[in-house]
Amino acid sequence: MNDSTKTILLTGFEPFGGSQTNPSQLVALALDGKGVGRSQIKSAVLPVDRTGGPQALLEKMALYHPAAVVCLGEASRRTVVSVEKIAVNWMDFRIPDNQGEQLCDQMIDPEGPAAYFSTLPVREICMEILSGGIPAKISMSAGTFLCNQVFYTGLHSLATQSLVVPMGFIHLPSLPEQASRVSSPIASMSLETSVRAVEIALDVIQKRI
Ligand code: PCA
Repeated sequence: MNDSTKTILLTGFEPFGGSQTNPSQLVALALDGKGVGRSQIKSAVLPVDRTGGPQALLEKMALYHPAAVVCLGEASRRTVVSVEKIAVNWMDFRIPDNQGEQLCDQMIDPEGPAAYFSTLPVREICMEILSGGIPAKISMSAGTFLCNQVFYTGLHSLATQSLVVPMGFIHLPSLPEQASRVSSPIASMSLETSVRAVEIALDVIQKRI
């Protein structure tokens, strides 16, 4: 990596909710170390833990000083790749995290603003993924579980340090092998397709950093 190479931090999450796998983890690891334009991807897998998850993200941001941050998560009820627009200052966990904690009606940071917008070019990313033949949409809610918490925490950290670093979140559908194990039908997307969608998103982002 020479001096002009920039780092893009790409995170996924470990499996949660009784699942054995998480597409976001597999996609992040598949792209670790890869180059995109003049940038290099550094991947990390975050724990699904209300303290450990946000903490791990902040540690990686402090370690790599990335030029952009893209966090990935699994959303098993989504039918398409969902490029998140808004992170809200709220936790209302629909299931316990991997430490068994289930928070209800709590702010992430009582001093923080109610919400942040993603600082990624959300519409352009979405349009480019669609142009690549992969179903995608802009989503107006990242939920109120760990994904939203990590998304909010990253944006809040950058804002409070006045760092202009594009940061955002993309939710991925479940993998076919996960969808085949649940009783009610859900959509799924192959690992290969999800990896390609994230590559397209990173390519859009690297042109802006
Ligand atoms: N999805 C969860 C947390 C971890 C993940 O991959 C969410 O949507 O909040």
